[in-house]
Amino acid sequence: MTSSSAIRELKEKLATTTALTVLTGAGISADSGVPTFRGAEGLWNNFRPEELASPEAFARNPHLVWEWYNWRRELLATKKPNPAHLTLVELERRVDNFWLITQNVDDLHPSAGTQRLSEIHGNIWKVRCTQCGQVTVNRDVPIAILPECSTCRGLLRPHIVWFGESLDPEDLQKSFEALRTCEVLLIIGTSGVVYPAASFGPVAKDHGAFVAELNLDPTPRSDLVDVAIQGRAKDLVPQLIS
Ligand code: BV8
Ligand code: ZN
Repeated sequence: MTSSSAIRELKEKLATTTALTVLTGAGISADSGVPTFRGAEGLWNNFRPEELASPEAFARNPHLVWEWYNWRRELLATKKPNPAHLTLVELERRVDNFWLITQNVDDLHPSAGTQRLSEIHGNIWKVRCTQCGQVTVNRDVPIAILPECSTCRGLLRPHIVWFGESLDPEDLQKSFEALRTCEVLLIIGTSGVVYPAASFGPVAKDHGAFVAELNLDPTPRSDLVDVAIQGRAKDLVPQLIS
């Protein structure tokens, strides 16, 4: 199927559906200048994820982990939503039952205006106290290393889900509800490597949703979805609404 006929088919579905769920990954933010994790210039290329994005790494060397997050915060502080993020805000306005599940911690969906959203891996501008558990927003760039809790002076960590850590049960519950009730699932800019997000496509497919993948390249899931369209999110997503 050519991408133009696939886009036409998907556009028709989106024009009539009353239940749309969207799953996004780092690829939707690539066009805002945010490096992806596993691409050519991927964030992970210089380090192994376990070295930095894990509770063990933070316990072993909180300074190194905060150096990395401080670098990402400085990078993200100047990044803006792109037409793909903004088109999803318009789709949320048009579709009664809309839910966006993002793996991204870059805050670009909230700043674009998306309301009905689960940030299942957390948000880079939120910090959590390792002592009292308080979660606050901290937009200091740079952030003082090592940051302390203003309530109990405990060590603050990024409020981000690391490898080996469980996702927030509320986020999971809401995500599975959105995956089980949607008529259409749009999967945009994710390599489909990280669990449990990697299992979300099959969950929606199992209950009969029309599943579309928009990605720069084919992924291991491309032959399992109804339409797989290759291209840049900033170019493809705006074409889905007339
Ligand atoms: C958990 C925080 C319970 C760090 C991240 C089976 C079941 C359950 C768990 C596991 C399992 N198998 C293994 C596990 C453990 C692990 C896991 O999945 N490991 C993987 C590596 C195999 N999962 C967990 O630990 C999760 N916890 O399940 O708890 C549990 C616990 C222990 C043991 C069992 C169960 C927690 C996962 C969360 C990890 N945290 N981030 C940080 O961000 O600082 S993951 C990290 O990868 C990011 O959050 C990122 O969002 C995520 C996924 O990456 P993508 O978004 O897909 O980005 P990527 O670069 O990979 O791909 C970009 C895509 O975009 C590419 O396809 C590219 O082609 C495309 N693209 C590029 N440019 C464009 C584009 N597309 C369109 N337009 C463009 N312009
Ligand atoms: Zn505290």
